[in-house]
Amino acid sequence: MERKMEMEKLMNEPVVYIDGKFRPKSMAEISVFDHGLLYGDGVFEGIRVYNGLIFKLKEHIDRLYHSAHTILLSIPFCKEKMIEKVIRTVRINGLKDAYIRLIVTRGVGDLGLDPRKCPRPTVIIIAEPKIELHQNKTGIRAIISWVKRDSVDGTTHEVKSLNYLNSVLAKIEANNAGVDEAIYLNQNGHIVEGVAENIFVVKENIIITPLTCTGSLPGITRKEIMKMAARLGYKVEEGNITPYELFNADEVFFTGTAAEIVPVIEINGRSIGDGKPGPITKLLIAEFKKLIQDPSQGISVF
Ligand code: PXG
Repeated sequence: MERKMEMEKLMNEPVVYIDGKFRPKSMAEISVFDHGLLYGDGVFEGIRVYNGLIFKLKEHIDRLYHSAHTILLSIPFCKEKMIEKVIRTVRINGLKDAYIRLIVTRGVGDLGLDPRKCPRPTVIIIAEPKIELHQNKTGIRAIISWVKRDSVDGTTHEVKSLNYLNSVLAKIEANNAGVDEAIYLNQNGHIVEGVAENIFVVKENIIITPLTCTGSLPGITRKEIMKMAARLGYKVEEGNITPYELFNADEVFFTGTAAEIVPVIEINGRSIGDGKPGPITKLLIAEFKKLIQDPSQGISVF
């Protein structure tokens, strides 16, 4: 009887893909010898599903393979196979709106860090019901963090690797300061990005975002917003932004898969513009809502 109830509980659970098998969420485990855990040695993607459409799936898969290529991690199958596996994971969980976390680690090795001891990467695909990150807020408050973004080096955030300790630390600082989010500077004192979002500034109708060579992630939402703003007739630039320029911007907003587009209305106690979401940010939010419904912008699950 107890066993039957246990089985039923397992059968009703969401399932997680791990190395070719689907396991119930409560049993989705990997080895403590996995170098993803021991050394943060691996790469990942965060992807959204909107009404059965996996938004920008090809772009996310391309970025995953670029990240893996950079750290000399050879994913054991091709991109097409990976796309199939992601679709299957969403479908098997019966989700129409979801957040997907796709992870490839160096795999199981010994306690030394030499990756030659890891013969096979671990591939994990999680699909959870959609997450809300700042979505219920009309605008958020942020601080510039004392933790600097990694330099353009082994842990550059151009690579979407499993090294997120500085993002976690900056988030803790934001929590302790009672604000919603943290913004990074690089070693030169230039603005880089948020903990898991790219950042944009609007000044005199020009839209500016930091270059990825500051050490920020080449965000997929960032790229879409740049294209969309250009289509709407705005001048869009990539360039250096200082804290002074940020404080005195007309508008500031974050972009990201989880965050979508979020107006930033206060930074380190300085209000941005008139302290309310600005007109260009609002327009981009409205246009983005249309984009995510466009079937040409992703791959359908069902
Ligand atoms: N910068 C960093 C460092 C990121 O991790 C973005 C920008 C936005 O990129 P996309 O491609 O999503 O537009 C990310 C996004 C979360 C979460 O829970 C999101 C990310 C990583 C970890 C957590 O919101 N990546």
